[in-house]
Amino acid sequence: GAPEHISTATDYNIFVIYTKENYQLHVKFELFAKSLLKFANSGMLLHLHVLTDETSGHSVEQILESEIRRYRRSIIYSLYSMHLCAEQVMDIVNTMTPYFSSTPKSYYSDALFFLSLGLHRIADENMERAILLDCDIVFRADVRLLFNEFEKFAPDHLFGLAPELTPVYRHILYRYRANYPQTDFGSPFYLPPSQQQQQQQQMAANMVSEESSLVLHNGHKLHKLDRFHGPAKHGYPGLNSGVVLLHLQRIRKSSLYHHQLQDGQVRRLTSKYMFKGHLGDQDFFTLLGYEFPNLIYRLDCVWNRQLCTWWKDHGYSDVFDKYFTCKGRIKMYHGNCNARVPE
Ligand code: UPG
Repeated sequence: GAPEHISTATDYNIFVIYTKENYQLHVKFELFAKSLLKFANSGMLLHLHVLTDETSGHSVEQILESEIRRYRRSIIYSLYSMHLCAEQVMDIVNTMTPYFSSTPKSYYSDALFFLSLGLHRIADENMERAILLDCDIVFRADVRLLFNEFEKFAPDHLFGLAPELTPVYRHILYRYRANYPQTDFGSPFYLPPSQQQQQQQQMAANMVSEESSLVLHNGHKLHKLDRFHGPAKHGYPGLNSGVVLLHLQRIRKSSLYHHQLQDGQVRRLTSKYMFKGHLGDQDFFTLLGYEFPNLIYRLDCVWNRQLCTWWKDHGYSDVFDKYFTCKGRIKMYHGNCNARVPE
């Protein structure tokens, strides 16, 4: 490639969106940059790609330069015009917005909430892998360790996401769960032992009924088949898009993925699950993960320890803690819905 590609080529490509700056967002990005550099010990060069606008971009440069001086680290960073990036994914945004956005019309600002779905168009065509992060992420470990997770991807895995740690999809799947009371979709990741046992018994019982459901091809039976595909010992609470690992090379080549981005497929999925979302890309990833579990690598929650407790005070206090549990040493906190990150 061109000489500039050689000098900036690195395996550690991180994307983050920082637009429409305000004081709160400024503080978040400062913490993001500070903790990123603090824990990025010497080693292979990091390349930070920031999607921003003209006014917010000034802060990005100022914050990064000052933290780079403070921690005496060298990283590469590039600023992208969010406006141009939004144009590159407009078709995806227009398809997704009616299903996964609380605003009925598609505005330019909606693009940022669906950008992950088209990042393979924005990133350099030679870039094989990247990680997209919300700017309310705070690091407690070297981010380069997260890139090791790509090595655990199975050949079909396109994306890697951690579970959603609130009952938001229990709420959204309310009707579906009422129709299919045995489903684990929208249930917490860590199921109580009794429910695990029940799940295993059902799997054994289902082996008998599989044959007839294949003959019948009736929606309900096919659904049952889907549900018992693997030996699951956990629930499927949904996925969180604050941390997204993207195997760009595979995404670009996946006809299955590109087919799922079409309106007909999105309509099919949302109606199958009686789903009306409001969280953008993560709603789509959640449904994609339900329907095609082979496409998404499940990242451990220690890499995206969300802190939002909004649902605890909005009707789900009884079950909230089951969803909010994350065992293990936290590597990255996610201060979503303006939650405070512990010192
Ligand atoms: N962002 C901007 N400017 C804005 C708004 C958002 O740059 O005006 C960027 C920023 O990187 C931010 C990200 O977009 O971190 C996501 O937006 P944010 O407002 O942080 O979303 P939240 O409502 O806090 O989080 C919800 C979910 C979270 C999910 C996110 C995106 O709780 O888990 O990752 O939505 O779907």
